[in-house]
Amino acid sequence: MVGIKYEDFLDTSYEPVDDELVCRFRIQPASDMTVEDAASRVASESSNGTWAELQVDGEVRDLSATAFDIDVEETDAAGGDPAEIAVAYPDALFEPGNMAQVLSCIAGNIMGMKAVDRIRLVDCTWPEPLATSFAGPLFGSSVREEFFDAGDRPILATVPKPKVGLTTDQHVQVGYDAWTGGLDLLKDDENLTDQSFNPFQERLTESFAARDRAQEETGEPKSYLINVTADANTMLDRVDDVAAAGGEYVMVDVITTGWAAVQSVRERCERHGMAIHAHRAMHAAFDRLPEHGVSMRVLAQIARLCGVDQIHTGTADLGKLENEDTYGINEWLAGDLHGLNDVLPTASGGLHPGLMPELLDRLGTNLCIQAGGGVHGHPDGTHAGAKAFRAAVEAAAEGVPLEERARDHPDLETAIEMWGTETPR
Ligand code: RUB
Ligand code: CA
Repeated sequence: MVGIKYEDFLDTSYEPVDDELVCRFRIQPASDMTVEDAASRVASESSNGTWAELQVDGEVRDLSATAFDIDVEETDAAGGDPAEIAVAYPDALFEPGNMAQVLSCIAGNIMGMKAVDRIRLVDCTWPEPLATSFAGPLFGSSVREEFFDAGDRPILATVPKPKVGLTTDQHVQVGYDAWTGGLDLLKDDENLTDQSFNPFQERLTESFAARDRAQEETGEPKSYLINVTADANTMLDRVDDVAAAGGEYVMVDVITTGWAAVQSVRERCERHGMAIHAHRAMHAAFDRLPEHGVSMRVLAQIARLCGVDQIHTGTADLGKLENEDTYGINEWLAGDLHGLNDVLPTASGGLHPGLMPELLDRLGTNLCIQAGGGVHGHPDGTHAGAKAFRAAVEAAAEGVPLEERARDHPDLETAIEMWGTETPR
C-alpha cells in the first residue's frame, strides 16, 4: 500500500529535471490555509492527487507534481499573503501533442479549488520533449517574406467596419479599396463567419477575385485572413475551401474555438501550405483580472505550440484595449523554443496612422499591424485611409517624421489632422 497525501507534493529544496514542465502560479491562499498548504494542494490536484489520502495497491508510477519554489509577498491585508509558487510536472504525466490534456492538468480543477481564493497561471517553461511533441507554426514570422515583399516594414491588415452587417458586395469593395490603397491583408472580424447577410462561400469566392484584380493593379502580393471559425469539422472543410480558392491563410478565433480544434486546423493547413492568423477574442475572460486565470503570456505560448503563425498580442498600451506585457510576450514569441518556429505578433485595437512612429518605436518592425476604424474612419473613405496607414508605417519604418511625409501624402495629412497622435478611448 502506498499513501499519497498533500504534503507529498511539496519539497522546497526540489530542483526540477530537464524534461519537467515548470509552471509558475500566483496564488492567494484561502484564509484558513498556509501558503505551503495551498501550494501542495495545487501541485496535487493538477497532477495525480486528490483530497483524501489514498491507499493504492501495488506500484503506481509516480506522476506527482512538486511545488518547490515559494515566494511570499508580505502584505498588510487580512488573511494569507499572496505568493508566487513554482510547480514541476513529470513528463510522463502528459500525453504528447495533446494540448487539451495538458491544460486539464495545469489549468484545470485548480482554477476553482477552495484552497485558493485566487490562482493565476503566470508563466511556463516548456521542456524539449513536450514542446517538440507539438507542431508549432508552419511559417511564423517568415510569412513576411514568404507571402509578401514587405522588406523591413511590418505587414498591414485591415478589418472592415462595421464589424458585421456589410453585405458580401460591400465587404469585398472595402477589401479591394484597402488592398489597392496599399494594405497587404484584408481581415475578417472575429464575429463574422457564415451569416445570412454575408455568407462564407460567396465572400470567399468574390474576395479572392477582387484580391487577384488588386494584385494585378498594384503589382504587389495581397492576401486575405478569412475567418473559418466554427465547429472543428466545418472548420476543416472551410480550410480546404480557402485552399481551393487560392488562399494563403485562414483566421481562427482560437480561444472561443478551443485549442484541440486549432491543432486540427494546423494539421489540415500543412497539407495546403497555409498559415493561421489567430484572433484572441475572449482572452480577457482568462487574463484580465491580474490575480486569477491564465496570463496572456501563457495563452500565447499555447498558441505557438499549437501552431498559429500570427497572434494578437496587443499594442503596448497605445490602442483602445487593455494590454498585458506586449513587450515580454512578443519577445517570448520570437525567442527559441526547442527549434519550433516563431510567431509574428499582431498589434491591433484602436490604431491609426498618427500612432505608427510610437508603435514601431515600442515594438519594432517584425509585426503585423491591423487597423479597422483607423482606416475606414478616414474622412475620404477606405482607399484614402489605407494610403494614409501605409504611408505612416513606411515613414515610421524609415525614421522619417510623419509631418514631413505628410507634405507629399495628402491622405496622411488628413488622417493626422483628424486623429493627431492620440490614443483613442
Ligand atoms: C480592431 C478590432 C480587433 C481588436 C482585437 O478594430 O476590433 O478585433 O483589435 O483586439 P479597430 P486585440 O482597429 O477599429 O480598433 O488585438 O487586442 O486582440
Ligand atoms: Ca474586432
